[in-house]
Amino acid sequence: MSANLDGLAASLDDAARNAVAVPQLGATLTLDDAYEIQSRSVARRLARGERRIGMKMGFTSRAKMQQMGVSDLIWGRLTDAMIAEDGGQVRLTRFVHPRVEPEVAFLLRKPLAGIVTPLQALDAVEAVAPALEIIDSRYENFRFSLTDVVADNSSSSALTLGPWNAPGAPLDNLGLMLSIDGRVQAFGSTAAILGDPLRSLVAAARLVAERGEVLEAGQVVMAGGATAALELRAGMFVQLEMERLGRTSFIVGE
Ligand code: OOG
Ligand code: MG
Repeated sequence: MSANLDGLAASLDDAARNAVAVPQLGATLTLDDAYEIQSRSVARRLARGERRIGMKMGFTSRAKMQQMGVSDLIWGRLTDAMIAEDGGQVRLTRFVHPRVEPEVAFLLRKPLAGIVTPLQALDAVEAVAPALEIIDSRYENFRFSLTDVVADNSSSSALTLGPWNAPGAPLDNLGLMLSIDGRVQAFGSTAAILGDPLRSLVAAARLVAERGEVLEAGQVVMAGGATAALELRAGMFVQLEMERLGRTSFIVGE
């Protein structure tokens, strides 16, 4: 089985690297297998010189669960190569069929793992930023099962981060606006993220610990999309404006 997991990790890593879709893996994998494939495919990125910068949560909002038909919390590993410049250009050719979604990002000042209270989670937060996540499934037609998407690093692909804000003020109901070319495509609230994005950080600490990992000081944790994701096309100017936290944006290049 181990050789097979390596093979699947390599094929998903190649699919991401070459921006070419692959068929779904099928239903024979366990969730443990899927996280093991994820870990091995990210290890290939690290072996090429990328650096781990944190993790992302998935399916923390009803809008995302409904859009993709998956309703379990999942997570993925983020590397430095996934960070795109705030306000800069992101090239479409890097991706298979990218989509964008509005998120909240946490920067940690202390390690966090296991069962923690929201207060302990907040105490580990150095700063909070508005963020845009570009997700890109490596599977044909952006369709997957729970184990498929976990193996594919939970569709992690790129992100932009807006300004870092001091933590402390409540995050549980910040209005947000996702616009494309100056036209609002979605209004929402951070309340869509498990009622409060801080709950997503609490869940992140628990989920990584189940796989023997720790959220480290200096790492970024993405709390998950607050609205359904939108398809990206060349030429778009995508901007997220979040109450109190500020904005982040990018331009989609060819
Ligand atoms: C899986 C990743 C989900 C989120 O924020 O819920 C996710 C996907 O939708 O492709 O990033
Ligand atoms: Mg996301």
